[in-house]
Amino acid sequence: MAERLEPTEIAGSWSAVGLRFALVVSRFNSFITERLLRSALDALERGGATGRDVDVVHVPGAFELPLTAKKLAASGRYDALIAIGCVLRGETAHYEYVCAETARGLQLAQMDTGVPVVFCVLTCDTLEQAIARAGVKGGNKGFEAGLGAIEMAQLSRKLRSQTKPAAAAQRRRN
Ligand code: INI
Repeated sequence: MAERLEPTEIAGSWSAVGLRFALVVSRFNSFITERLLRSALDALERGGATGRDVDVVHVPGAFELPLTAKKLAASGRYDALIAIGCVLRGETAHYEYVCAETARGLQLAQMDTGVPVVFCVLTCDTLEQAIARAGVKGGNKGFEAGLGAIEMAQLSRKLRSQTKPAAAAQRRRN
């Protein structure tokens, strides 16, 4: 009988030591976003990141996150970014535009640059829902984002180093 196939797992680790991060934070709904920021920084610090390796940039609102994230990612100085915002549904369609364009812009920023951009933008109907996700009472999405940034930064480094030999082998075959 054929042996069970044992795949090679390529995974990111939880150590932030030696990695550089930038956090872009929206000032709109700062009561929420500053709490998300604190928890994200907590996760990075627990992973071993130091103050020298972490930069924080504030922008007016969620809509301004993508351009700033793209500029930071394109600088080549960071292993991963975290974009932090909080959009609350109002009476108008403004909410839909801000949510959709922020998500689309942040995805473009990471796809265009190859630098992971973790999406930590709360999109909620009410302030109570945002509070429940921002650690005022319990869980905090900022902490999850911090862990996600470490994992994606590590994974990206691994994929870079592991896919290089494959590219070289392909060139040799050609
Ligand atoms: N920006 C937010 O980050 N959250 C919101 O809830 C929000 N609302 O509701 O309007 C919001 N609007 C501002 C927007 O992000 C831009 O800063 C503004 O339109 C200027 O470009």
